[in-house]
Amino acid sequence: MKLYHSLHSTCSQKVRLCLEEKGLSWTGHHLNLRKFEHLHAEFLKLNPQGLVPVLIDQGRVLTESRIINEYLEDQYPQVALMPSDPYGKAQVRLWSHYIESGPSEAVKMPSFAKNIQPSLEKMNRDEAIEFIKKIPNPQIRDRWMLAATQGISQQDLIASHHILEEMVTRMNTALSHQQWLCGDQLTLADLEIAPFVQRLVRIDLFHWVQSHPPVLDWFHRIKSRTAFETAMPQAGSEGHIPANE
Ligand SMILES: N[C@@H](CCC(=O)N[C@@H](CS)C(=O)NCC(=O)O)C(=O)O
Repeated sequence: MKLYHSLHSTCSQKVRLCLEEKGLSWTGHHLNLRKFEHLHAEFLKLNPQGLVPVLIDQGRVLTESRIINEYLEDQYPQVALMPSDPYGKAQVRLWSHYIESGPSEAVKMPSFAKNIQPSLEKMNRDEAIEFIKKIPNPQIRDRWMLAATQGISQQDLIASHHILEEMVTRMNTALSHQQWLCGDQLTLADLEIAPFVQRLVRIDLFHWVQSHPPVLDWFHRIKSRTAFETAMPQAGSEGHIPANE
């Protein structure tokens, strides 16, 4: 298996966590989004949307982190990350759907403000804008353009903050009476939300977690797993560009 991914991309982290928990062996092709490597023609052939992650398994191309994880669960069920009963499966899918439609998008504006905008400021602006114009997805292109031109304001962050704060309270409700989001078993729901909880460190909102002990305990629990250590960069490290990027 080959994963096209980026170290600090939360969607890539979702898939890396799943691969590691399942103990699957994979090779990585790292793309530096800050250098627009995801816009290279070779990668756009795999995903015309220009988004990581992309998984190649048995010569077949898969996109969309949630779909990739469901595929891995179906194809490699030996280490189960889904409950066996239909109601349990539905609960995990509800979390996956929620994560994809809420926190996954919401985390981007504050992450851009903290990580991407400072990188863009160091680049030649006209060159950066030429790259940005090539971004296929209009919503993503607009976010890059905002970061490269006017800059992201506090006002631009408000809606994201509301969604991310609600994510923590939603988790708190579930975790007040059980170890993991969907009961006593670690599932895809926990793995898929973990990158967004960890990102709160970098965007200076981790105090929301600290003021919800069940969520903080859950975070320590998931963070202490070997898979987490292998799949995730250090909390709060996103501002530093590692040597291999
Ligand atoms: N719904 C997609 C979203 C993928 C996505 O947004 N990936 C981001 C990184 S987390 C990306 O590739 N961004 C490229 C860009 O911002 O131009 C998924 O879950 O895989």
